[in-house]
Amino acid sequence: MKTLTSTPNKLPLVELHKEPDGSVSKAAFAKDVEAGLSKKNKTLSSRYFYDSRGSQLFQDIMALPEYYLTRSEFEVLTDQKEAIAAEVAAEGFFHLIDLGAGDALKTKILLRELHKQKQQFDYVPVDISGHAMQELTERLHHELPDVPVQAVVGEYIQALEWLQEHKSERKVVLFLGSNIGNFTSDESMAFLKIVRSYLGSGDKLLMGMDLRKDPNTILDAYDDKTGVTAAFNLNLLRRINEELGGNFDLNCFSHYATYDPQAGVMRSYLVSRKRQEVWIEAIGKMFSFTAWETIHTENSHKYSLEQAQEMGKATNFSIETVFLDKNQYFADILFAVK
Ligand code: AVI
Repeated sequence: MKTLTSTPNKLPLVELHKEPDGSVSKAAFAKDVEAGLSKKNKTLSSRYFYDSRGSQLFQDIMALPEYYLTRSEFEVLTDQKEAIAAEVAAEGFFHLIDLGAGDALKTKILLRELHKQKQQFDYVPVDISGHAMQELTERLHHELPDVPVQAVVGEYIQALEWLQEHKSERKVVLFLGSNIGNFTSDESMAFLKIVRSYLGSGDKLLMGMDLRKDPNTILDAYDDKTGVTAAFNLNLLRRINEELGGNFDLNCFSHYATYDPQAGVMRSYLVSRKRQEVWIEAIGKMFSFTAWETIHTENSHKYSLEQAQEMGKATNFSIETVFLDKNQYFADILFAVK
């Protein structure tokens, strides 16, 4: 399903998503929650973190002193924007497709530089939030009026499919911010293979990857002193209460984050602080928790550059350039189609 929306004073968006403003359907949410809480080792998916409160909390996380990821990627893009812009634009006109664009704060560094270099491109931000895409389109219209913008509201793969049909020129895909790290290893390989299948000769992918480093630095980033990450994690339970009629007592669960330095995986959990039962109206079921039972909520993978190279190889990309910050905490890697 796709519709073109154009309202007075607003710029057109391509809307591929069925639910209003990126919200997930209640039925799909309830089904996933039921499946996750019925497992022996309980799970809830991190994709449900991002309701409006969760998105605000993630903004707050990005401003935390402990959360080095955002600062490091900003540094990469700011300090190396000339080289990045020149490399992505090397072969003439292209569509710059920004998967999970949000407010495009980081991408704007690149957009300004591409514009300064008089490179030929149009900008296609993709996001599940129609509201975010409307706002971004309007802001860019004022801030960079010469850059053509065509925002797409939808899931990543849906958007790539649409682009395949509607945008025929060279494609440069951005997948910034270490979002790849939240997939399981299988999911990230499957995702890269799908992205690759929509790209052709000369196309590129610029992907943000958080690198392996001192395990304590990583642990601090996901267990900040002020408790913002804890609130972000617990917000999942608040969301279930609000949207599915749950009666989780948020004071009876706590945030626990642990880093496995051998696997390079940060794992986040919610821990039941006592034996308790929780009713969820939309599922029509009671879920029992023993004292100290956990719900796994998120994985954040950390990579070595060798791993990044292997991932590229296995999905038919080759690494063109690795852009690093001074601490070598974070990499924006430019993958080319082999
Ligand atoms: C969105 N994603 C890349 C963040 C991360 O670092 O895994 C989400 C996050 N979870 C806790 N803090 C931030």
